[in-house]
Amino acid sequence: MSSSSRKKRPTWIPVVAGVISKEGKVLLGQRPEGSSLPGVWEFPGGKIEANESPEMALKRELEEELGIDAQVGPLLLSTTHQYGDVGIIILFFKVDYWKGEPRTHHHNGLRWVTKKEFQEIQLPDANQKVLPRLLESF
Ligand code: DGT
Repeated sequence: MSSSSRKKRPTWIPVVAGVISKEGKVLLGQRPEGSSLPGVWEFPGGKIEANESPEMALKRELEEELGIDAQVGPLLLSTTHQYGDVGIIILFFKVDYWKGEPRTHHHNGLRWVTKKEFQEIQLPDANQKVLPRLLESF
């Protein structure tokens, strides 16, 4: 393969995200300035690091970002999305149980969102095609 054709192929990054739900609402965090997609509301989570299982990565991210000790539940669904020369493979896990109160250690803000409120919230494009299935899951 020539280097020019190799350049067009995206690097695929594995990402985990938690669907943290309570009483019909789900917790979203607003991505900070200086990150990719600033201001967009995301399911808390992040990139899987070397030598981590997806579940370990999500537990670590939720501790770092929200300060909670989460019990990572079942894998709900996964999807792929390509942004320019980066592709993400994102795994969404259900999180129903945790210790501690979620706080903003990383996000601009946190918000418990009802299904209805999702209509007016800006989510990453990567979440759009699986949104109906995510909404059914809590
Ligand atoms: P950056 O700014 O490229 O260094 O990325 P980080 O470290 O701020 O981003 P991180 O670790 O949260 O990686 C997650 C990637 O997945 C990021 O490119 C945004 C993308 N993404 C798409 N949908 C979601 C979502 O619902 N939750 C999270 N956490 N990330 C999402």
